[in-house]
Amino acid sequence: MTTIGFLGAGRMGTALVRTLLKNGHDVHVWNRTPEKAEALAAFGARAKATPEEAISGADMAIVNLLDYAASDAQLRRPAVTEALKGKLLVQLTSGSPMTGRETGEWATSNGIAYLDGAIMATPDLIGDPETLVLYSGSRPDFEQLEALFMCLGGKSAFVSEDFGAASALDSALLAQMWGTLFGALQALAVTRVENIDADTYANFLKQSQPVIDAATQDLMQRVRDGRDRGDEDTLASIAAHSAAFHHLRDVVRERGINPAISDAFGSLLETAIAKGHQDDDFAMLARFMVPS
Ligand code: FVH
Repeated sequence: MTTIGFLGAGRMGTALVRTLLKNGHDVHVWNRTPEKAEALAAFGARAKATPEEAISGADMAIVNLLDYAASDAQLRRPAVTEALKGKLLVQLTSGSPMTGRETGEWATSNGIAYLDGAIMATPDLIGDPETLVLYSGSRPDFEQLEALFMCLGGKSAFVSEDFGAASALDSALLAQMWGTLFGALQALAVTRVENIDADTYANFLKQSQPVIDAATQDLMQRVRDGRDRGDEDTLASIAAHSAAFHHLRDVVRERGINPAISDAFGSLLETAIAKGHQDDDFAMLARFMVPS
């Protein structure tokens, strides 16, 4: 059993605290709006009036506030920093690789062990054996408390000692999710203006999904291997993609669909063709996504 000083009792914070309590941990919780922390007393938590009170009586601290600005405003107050000295701070607020590294450096310079975490789940999934939470920073502290982290998500994993790594993976995985979500928005706009009913589309999407998944895997493998020139295994060259893409452009233009998404996708194809890559593999586009 670990005594945890927990900052934050929003939707996610409440789910995290209740799961820690369910797993036998002693949680001292502070929240800007005290009522939310007090509501957790019904589940065995101890509501505390200040962050420093929540942390001073604890073995470690976990933070889950809206953003790093809100978190820094509390953590960097001298009384809170003092209470954290010699303890482990686990940051479960969503952030960027940069905020993870900055906070890790701040913690280390103040004698605080640090783990930067990224929750790849919604509050209802906290405590589920399939739930993934990524951690980066102090490996010994992760290993020492692995059982505690596993109780929050059974697929939790330590990524690396780079404090920013968990957030970098979070951004990459979210980018892949948003790519699918924005792609779905584009598809639903086309079906709507062309009067194709949603069930018909969903049915054909399901049948086409294996082709989409295989093309995605092929792209990721080719980018990993650096095989971005057109070759005998290329599924569709940039020219072939571009020819088909013009049909989407035509529908967007002729039917007055918002071009924001198709313009974003199209600009990459046009850049590659302008640089003479029409016969190369779609994987070639990866070169135009990062600084050369
Ligand atoms: N909800 C989700 O599905 C996602 C899943 C992935 C990870 N995120 C991140 O978790 C952080 C909290 O998200 P949340 O959904 O719990 O958000 P809220 O319910 O709005 O709770 C926000 C808490 O932050 C407190 N807070 C906000 N601003 C301040 C401030 N300036 N000073 C101190 N505390 C602040 C807020 O307090 P109160 O409004 O109750 O007084 C809540 O405790 C977030 O990083 C997600 O990206 C969740």
